[in-house]
Amino acid sequence: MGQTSDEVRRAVSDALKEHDRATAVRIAVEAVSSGAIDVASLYSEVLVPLLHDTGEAWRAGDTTVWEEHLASQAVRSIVELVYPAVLKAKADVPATGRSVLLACPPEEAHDLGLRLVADRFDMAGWTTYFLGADTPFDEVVDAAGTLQVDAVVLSSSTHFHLVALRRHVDRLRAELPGVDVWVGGPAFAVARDGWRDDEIVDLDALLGDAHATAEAGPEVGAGAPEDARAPGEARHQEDAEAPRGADTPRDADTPREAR
Ligand code: B12
Repeated sequence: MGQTSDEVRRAVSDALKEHDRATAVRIAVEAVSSGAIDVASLYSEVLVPLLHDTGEAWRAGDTTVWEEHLASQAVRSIVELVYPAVLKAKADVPATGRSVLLACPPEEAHDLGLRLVADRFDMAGWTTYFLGADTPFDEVVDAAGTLQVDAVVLSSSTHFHLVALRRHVDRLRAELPGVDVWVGGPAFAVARDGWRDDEIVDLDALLGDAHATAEAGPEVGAGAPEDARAPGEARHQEDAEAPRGADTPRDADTPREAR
C-alpha cells in the first residue's frame, strides 16, 4: 500500500525541520514517481499546506525567514522535478487549443503559487507561458502580443501591491483587446471587493469548463451566444445583462480567434 499524502506531507515537513533538503525532495518526488500520489494531490495536499504552515510558523515566531527561504526553495526543486509527470498528465488530456501567459506583477516575489497554477493549466490541456516573479508591465504586453495568447493570469500574494495591480490590469485590458486578463492569489483573500470582474475564484470550474469544451469539440463553444458578440463587446454586453462573476469567466472556453 503506497504512502498517503498526509504521510508524505509529514515526512517532507520533518525533513525540512532538520534542514534536510535532499531527503525532503527525494520523499516528495518518489511519492509521485512510485504512483502513491499524483501531482495534483502533491500540490494541494502536501506542498501548499506545508508552505502555509511555514508562513504561520514564521508569523508565530517559531521559524526564521532563512528557514522560510530554505523551505520555499526545496518546494521549488520538487515542483521542477515532478514537471515530467505534469507533462505526462497533459499528454493524457485533449488540448483545449487555448494558451495562457502567467506572471507576477512588478515587485511581487511570490511566484511559487502561480507556478503551481501554471501546472494546473498545463494538466487541463492549455498551452502555458510562465514568466514568474516581478515581471515588468511592458514585458507582459510584449509577450502576450508576440505569443498571441488567449489569456493573461497575474498573481499577487502581498496586498500592499493591489493598488498598482488595479492600474496594471486596466492597462493590460486596454493594450490587449480580446485577451482575457485574470488575477488570483492570497492577496485577494483580504481585498475581494473591486476585483469581481478579474479574479478567478474557482480555478477548477474554469479549467473544467475549458476541458469539457475540448472533449465535446468546437460546437459547444462556438455558435449560439458568440455570434452576437464581438471581442470586447461581449464583455460590455454581459455586464449589462447580469452581474459578472469571474468564477468561470464566460468566454473562457472560447478560443480567442473564435470570439
Ligand atoms: C515562501 C514565501 C516567501 C518567499 C517567496 C518564494 C517564491 N518565489 O514564491 C520569499 C522569501 C521571497 C518571500 C518574501 C516576502 N514575503 Co513572503 N511568504 C512566503 C510564504 C511563507 C509562503 C508563500 C507560498 O509560496 N505559499 C505556497 C503557495 C503554493 O501558495 P499560495 O501562494 O497561497 O498560492 C496558492 C493559492 O493562493 C493559489 N494562487 C496563487 N496565485 C494564484 C493566481 C490565480 C489566478 C489563481 C486562480 C490561484 C492562485 O494557488 C496556489 C496553490 O494553491 C507566505 C506565507 C503563507 N501563509 O502563504 C509568506 C507571505 C506571503 N509573505 C509575506 C511577506 C510580508 C513577505 C515579505 C514582504 C517579507 C520581507 N519583509 O521581506 C517579502 C516580500 C517580497 C516581495 N517583494 O514580494 C506575507 C504577506 C502579507 C500580506 N498579505 O501582504 C506572508 C503571508 C507571510 C505572513 N504570514 O505574513 N516570501
